[in-house]
Amino acid sequence: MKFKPAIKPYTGAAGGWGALESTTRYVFDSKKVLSNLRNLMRVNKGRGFDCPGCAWGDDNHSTFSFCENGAKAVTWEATRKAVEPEFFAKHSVTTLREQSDYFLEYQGRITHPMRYDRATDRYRPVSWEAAFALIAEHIKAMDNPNQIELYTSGRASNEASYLYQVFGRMLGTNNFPDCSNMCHEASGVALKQSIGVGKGTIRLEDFEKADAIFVFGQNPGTNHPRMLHSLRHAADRGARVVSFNTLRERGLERFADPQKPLEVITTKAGRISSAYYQPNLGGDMAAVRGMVKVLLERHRLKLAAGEPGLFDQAFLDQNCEGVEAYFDAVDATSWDHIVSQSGLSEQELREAATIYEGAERVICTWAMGLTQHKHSVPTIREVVNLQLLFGQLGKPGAGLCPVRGHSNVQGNRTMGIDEKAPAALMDSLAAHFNFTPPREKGHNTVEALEAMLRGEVKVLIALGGNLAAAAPDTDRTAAALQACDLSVQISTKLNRSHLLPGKDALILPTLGRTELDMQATGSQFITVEDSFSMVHASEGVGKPISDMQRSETAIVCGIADAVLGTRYLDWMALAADYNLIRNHIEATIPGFHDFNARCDIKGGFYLGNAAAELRFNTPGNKAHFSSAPLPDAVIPMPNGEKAPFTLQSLRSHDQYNTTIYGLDDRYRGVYGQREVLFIHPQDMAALDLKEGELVDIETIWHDGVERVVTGFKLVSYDIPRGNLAAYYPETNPLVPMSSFGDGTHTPTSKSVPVVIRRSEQRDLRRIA
Ligand SMILES: Nc1nc2c(c(=O)[nH]1)N[C@H]1C(S)=C(S)[C@@H](COP(=O)(O)OP(=O)(O)OC[C@H]3O[C@@H](n4cnc5c(=O)[nH]c(N)nc54)[C@H](O)[C@@H]3O)O[C@H]1N2
Ligand SMILES: Nc1nc2c(c(=O)[nH]1)N[C@H]1C(S)=C(S)[C@@H](COP(=O)(O)OP(=O)(O)OC[C@H]3O[C@@H](n4cnc5c(=O)[nH]c(N)nc54)[C@H](O)[C@@H]3O)O[C@H]1N2
Ligand SMILES: [Mo]
Repeated sequence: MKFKPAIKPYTGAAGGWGALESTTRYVFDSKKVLSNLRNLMRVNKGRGFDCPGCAWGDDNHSTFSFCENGAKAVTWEATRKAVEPEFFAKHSVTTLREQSDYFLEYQGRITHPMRYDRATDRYRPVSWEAAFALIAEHIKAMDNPNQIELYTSGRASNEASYLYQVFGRMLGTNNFPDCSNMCHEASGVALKQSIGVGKGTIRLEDFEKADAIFVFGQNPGTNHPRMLHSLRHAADRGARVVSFNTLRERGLERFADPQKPLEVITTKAGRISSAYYQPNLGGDMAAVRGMVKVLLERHRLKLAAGEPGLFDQAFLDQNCEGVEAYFDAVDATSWDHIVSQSGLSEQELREAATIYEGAERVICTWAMGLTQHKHSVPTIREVVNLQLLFGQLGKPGAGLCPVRGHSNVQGNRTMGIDEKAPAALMDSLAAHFNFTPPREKGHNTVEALEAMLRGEVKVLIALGGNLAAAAPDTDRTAAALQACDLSVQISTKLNRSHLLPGKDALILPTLGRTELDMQATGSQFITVEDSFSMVHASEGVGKPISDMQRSETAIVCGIADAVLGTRYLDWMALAADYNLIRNHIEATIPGFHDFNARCDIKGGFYLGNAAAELRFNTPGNKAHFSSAPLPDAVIPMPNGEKAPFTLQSLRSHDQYNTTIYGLDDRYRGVYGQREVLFIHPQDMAALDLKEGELVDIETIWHDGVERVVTGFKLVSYDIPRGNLAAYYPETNPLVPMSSFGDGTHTPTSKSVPVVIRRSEQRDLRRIA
């Protein structure tokens, strides 16, 4: 594809024509038009396959929920372009490293297992048996089981990830770094502390009953397009949708339903947000605190007038703990602090509080804008506090909704991909499989990379994902990956992680979610869990491009069998019949009774959520208010220094994490390029810079490491002054590995202290 760089503000609604046009472009570009379309029509229908796009739930009322970005994910996977052994013979790893992320994945699907040959700097084909034997050899050579890191990316099925963690624990390690550590970790930690369960409390239907929906730090128009349907329907029936987002995001403003042809071709698009607030990056805790300060004031006035207060006193008395300490914390927080940190005026926060107060049933949703900061846990707990005050839990149309990322990231955790080694899970694995699982905490993603840098890791296995581009501090991450004795990447497509091999390295080509998974006992299906704790079956339909590819489940079994043999389990029997895996899941993971039988339920089955029924699995069995003070600064710097700018790294419309589908970001008006920096026009003027000029961005982090990216084009944008935005993964070199969330270790990808200056590099940047 050719790309012509341009900046053109987008004036349409989200969805609508633009989405249709863009989807067909991807469908037709992937050279497999008919079966692509057929695939597309089957997503989320009948058994079919679960959309590999995002973790939003399925709406069982409409037959086919159209989503542009889900369509991209499907067609991207279903491409007929192949990366065959000849490709690797032609290109050395060093030359491939010069290529963009877009180029790498665009080459197509990997067809053969490949092993890195250091002498020729090329990958060469290897048999599956030799690959498994090599892995076994390296693992058996380890001095202790914690010299392995087992990374997981959130597309892996329940079946594959369950066996993967059982395998790791049988080896003796809890080193399970995963993409969640860089993503919604803070949601799990915060919700667990506050309400005893680390998952959202609502179900998809609740959106039909809410009177107000508060959307914090999330861009559903791009990342969860099907959520726009829920928001739009809610707005249409009069519910208030209130957005808190540092940027003006088109999808939160207007949305044309592609299933309503009239809206697509006319300008009848529906409005989504009835109020839109643009806090500073990291300013949401202050914003919510401000809202509560207003509400507390009104509550007290009512009480003083002898009326019932504003808050749900019965709910608080019955279910909660710590509300008085929280009120003290609110009283101790000054308006100055709230206004300067949030960047919102007292007036705006009073208005937001009024909308909140006027709604009987409220849902709060959030994503990376809340989770990727240093103080993400207290921020999310502040949102929970607000909801608890009004008893917005345990009733229809109300609750808490962290909107997950990868399509099965929530299921991965349920299946035991968790470095924290939950005691109950360890007990049940021990009893069921008759072995002694390790109990000490293992490594999360940042800890795993640090261990690699210290030379402590012999083997890295990655069940999907692309650590090289997803992790912070790109150079240090590259060094970390290369420090392993053996790195094994289980992948669908070529990516940067393959080009930073350990001393030895394997690429194992795997089937995708959309493809037929034929095993010894016949065609297999897998299961996944969405953001609403619904578990459903997913069965691929597409014919695999190569008969050398294996399913993730079969690969995990192949590795485990080569390393452990049949000492604990007959792995190859499990690979032949996934029903047997589900029997083990049923026996060891709560909520999965009659698992195989319930896989036939159309639309899946609900795992349940104790907090949604007002049962709190916390000390004292109550919901706990957090009374954390507002942090002095969103990014604490030595000597109280304040960086001139705070940068967030986010997604464009044409990407799926490190997978770059194309170089457009339609709703933000950016075309044919990715190295852009969104900035307030007055900030540009103050620095004597102009739109279109190139700048270098440098992190201020005082640890002796230089972190700079160069040649980013300035784009004037509706964003509060002092805040900047640019795309991930291009800006990952700026995120320090040592800057992470308290209690989460999640890199602070949404608050990086930076300076910018006119670029010395005047030439035009390369375009893929
Ligand atoms: N098409 C597509 N779908 C995806 C993905 C994808 O890459 N492409 N990725 C998947 C994954 S893994 C995830 S985790 C989700 C990510 O979904 P999102 O969280 O929506 O992803 P980001 O692009 O990181 O967007 C962050 C949004 O929060 C805003 N924001 C950033 N910082 C702050 C802040 O401090 N306060 C407030 N109020 N707003 C802030 C940004 O302006 C932006 O709108 O999407 C999933 N779905
Ligand atoms: N600066 C910055 N960094 C971030 C973020 C940010 O907002 N800013 N977001 C973070 C977030 S939220 C996340 S979730 C992580 C994502 O981190 P990862 O999950 O590690 O990255 P992905 O880009 O989703 O992985 C893409 C690769 O997965 C492989 N793949 C695709 N489908 C399949 C499949 O079905 N099976 C297997 N085995 N492999 C498959 C392909 O080879 C593809 O190249 O990145 C994090 N990093
Ligand atoms: Mo994510």
